[in-house]
Amino acid sequence: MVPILNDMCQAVIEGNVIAVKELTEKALAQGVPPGSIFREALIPGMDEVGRRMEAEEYFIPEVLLSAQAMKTATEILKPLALESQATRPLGRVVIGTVQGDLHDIGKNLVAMMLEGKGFEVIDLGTNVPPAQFIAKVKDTKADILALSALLTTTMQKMDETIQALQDDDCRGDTIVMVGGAPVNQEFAERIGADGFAADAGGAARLAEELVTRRIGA
Ligand code: B1M
Repeated sequence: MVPILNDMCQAVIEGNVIAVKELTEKALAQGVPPGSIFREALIPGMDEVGRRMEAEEYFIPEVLLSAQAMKTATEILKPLALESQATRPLGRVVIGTVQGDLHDIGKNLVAMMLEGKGFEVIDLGTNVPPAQFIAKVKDTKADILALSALLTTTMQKMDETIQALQDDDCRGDTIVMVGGAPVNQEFAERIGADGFAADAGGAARLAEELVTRRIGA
């Protein structure tokens, strides 16, 4: 691994926002691609934070600092990651983290990758009730509804959102994608989603595949 990425990973774990910002800028100046910064420094750093949280070595204040460090780096990297990708308009996506859930780091990465693929992305943020998703999908005539959940207790809201879409008679017009750490393919199939992806890159590829398939159908 490039040494600077190791330092950046450590700085995310320590929640050192200033160091993460400086190291991100330095890595870019050294020519490290934004994708490598995410894959080799930021995401492994957050994974370790998660492990420490589970082991009760870290509590909310430490985790929030790490999350802030990750957000600071993402803000620097986002325009560069987008610049290096195609911008063909592929479709419109409404994305958000489901009701009761405040986790947004992964959802933001997914939104960024979708934009990079050429989708127009409408991000409703976190803690989004089913009715708000449905209203936005209808209002914007979105092709895809992308739902993120990080808690086993909020996954069920994905099911409720799909049901609400069905009750409103717009299920047939909308592709639904789900993801987030506790979500898997089996759960996605059980709740009737059209697709599941395990990570942000996979989500962007899947979205492209699903809209292309629909256009071809
Ligand atoms: Co939370 N938290 N948290 N937390 N937190 C987890 C999720 C947890 C696994 C930690 C643990 O115990 N090990 C645990 C959940 C346990 C469970 O349900 N099984 C947990 C808990 C318990 C909680 C609280 C309940 C803690 C408490 O208050 N006692 C609380 C809940 C608050 C709420 O939401 N109502 C809470 C709070 C928080 C913070 C606010 C402190 C902070 C969030 C800050 C923020 O997001 N702005 C936080 C954090 C940071 C985490 C961990 C440490 C890191 C999450 C993260 O950002 N990962 C997390 C532990 C972990 O996941 N290792 C944890 C990095 C991110 C890049 O990955 O989000 O998985 P991820 O996204 C990936 C994929 O999942 C996927 O692509 C992304 C990029 O590759 N993906 C999709 C995500 N959405 C997708 C959508 C798609 C496709 C793919 O299609 C639409």
